[in-house]
Amino acid sequence: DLVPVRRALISLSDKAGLDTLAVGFKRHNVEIVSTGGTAAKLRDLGADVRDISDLTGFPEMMDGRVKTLHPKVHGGLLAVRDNPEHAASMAEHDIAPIDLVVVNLYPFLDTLMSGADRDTIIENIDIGGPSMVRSAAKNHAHVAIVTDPADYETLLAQLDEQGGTTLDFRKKLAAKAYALTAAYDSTISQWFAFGDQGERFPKTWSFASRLKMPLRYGENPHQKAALYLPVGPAAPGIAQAEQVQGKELSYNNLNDASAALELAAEFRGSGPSVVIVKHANPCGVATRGSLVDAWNEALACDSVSAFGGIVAVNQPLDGPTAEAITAIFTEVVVAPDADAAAREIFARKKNLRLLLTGDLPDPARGGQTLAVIAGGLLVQDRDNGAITRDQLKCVTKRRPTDREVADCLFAWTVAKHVKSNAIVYAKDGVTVGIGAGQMNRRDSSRIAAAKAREAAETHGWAEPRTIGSAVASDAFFPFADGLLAAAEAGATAIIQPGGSIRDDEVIAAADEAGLAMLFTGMRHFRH
Ligand code: 93A
Repeated sequence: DLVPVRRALISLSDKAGLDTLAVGFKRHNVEIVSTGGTAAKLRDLGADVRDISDLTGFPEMMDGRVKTLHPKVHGGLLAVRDNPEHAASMAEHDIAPIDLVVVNLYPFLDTLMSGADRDTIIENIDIGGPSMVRSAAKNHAHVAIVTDPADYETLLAQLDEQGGTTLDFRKKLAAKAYALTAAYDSTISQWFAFGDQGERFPKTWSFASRLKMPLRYGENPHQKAALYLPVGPAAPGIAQAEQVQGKELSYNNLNDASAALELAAEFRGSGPSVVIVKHANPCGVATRGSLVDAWNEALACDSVSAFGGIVAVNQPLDGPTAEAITAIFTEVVVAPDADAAAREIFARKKNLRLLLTGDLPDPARGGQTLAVIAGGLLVQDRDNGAITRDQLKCVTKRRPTDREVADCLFAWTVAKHVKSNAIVYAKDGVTVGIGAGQMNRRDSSRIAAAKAREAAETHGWAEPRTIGSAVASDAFFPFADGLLAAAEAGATAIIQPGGSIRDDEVIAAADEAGLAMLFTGMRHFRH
């Protein structure tokens, strides 16, 4: 199983580590064959090199587009050494076996990210490199394919200690090699589809990704889990966050933290805001003059659910907020940053996971979201829909006051991030009752109002904070009953998409109850 290395083909765009290879190969009398730039560099380093054009009998041509694409290269890589017919072909055509390929590819992604022009991007699509990578990897029984400088050390150690590459190592290298070419082509195909042609839904969807880290476990402890990042440019989000402290993250932690961060990001331009999430639904959201006040108000919405919650804020954490958050059990805190005082306070809670994101993602950004269903992949545009004040349509006799409009918009923004059916009561920039994820809208309304009554009991308030509140519904009220329940709970203003065949009935009920109602014309289902 051991393959000695007599001839190596080296072709590198990123020439880091080439000196180590040159020294190691000299020690083992390896014949080095190289492409132009790599050969020149090796000669600078004082190594003996044979030019690829000497091996192929053809010059490198067409701006380097054709260098290694030749039967003398691919025959030397693909020939099954102990196959008599292959051996005969090698002899007949004077093809020498190549035992090792060290290659890394034209930097397509870096070129793309540098903002280069289209021609430069196209020129950086490597053809010869991936071909050699694939040939060598297919024939890993006889050839080693090294595509990652991190493997140079093991390679040289195997030559030093065993006099050749082991089959086990060559298999690992082959797996890595195909992962590289798959990701490489996937990046190119995504650029063609999205970047170059602006297509939304290309004929095939490829999403090359690389392992960021294994996770504590999946949705349940008996499920293993890991986090992957896209190989290409990634939209900003929780997956890029830096974990400053705390226990290993779990699948649910990240899923919840993502939901929390996306909602906190809606308040980018607003005052200090806090979002508390449980099971991917917000259970308290508040915007206040200070972050600690926002925390206290968000917590007051549903302090029972907030236990063990995931918290996201829209600005750097300070000491007083950290002190208040750590007063209850919190699983994860997500923030753009944290000052020294906050970090010190969090450090006392060893298990608490603190994730820092730098910037907040832009809620208006485009792109697609993916969901896996059994046997398939659902792809859709991100829900980046937003409604401005002047797009709202008042459908009732009574017009909402300025404060009611502000509360409607706040509740509407939160409702967008609550699983359907979503009902959100808000008052003075604070959620006061949230009903999430029910199979009918009336149940969500009832739950939201009941939460508000429970909060009043817990805090000893004279009345639930739904009195004089605004209420948002993520989709239209199909019947007047949900709306009447809101009126009963004390809401004075309603925001909803409208568009039900019974809108007239619903509007009449609102007028009857003296409510102000705004239609958005946009729905925010979230499943
Ligand atoms: O333009 S190519 O696709 N045509 C080729 O035949 C070829 N062979 C190797 N690019 C090709 N390469 C790539 O050249 C390698 O993948 C490597 O990234 C690069 C090294 O070129 P040089 O040694 O001239 O710097």
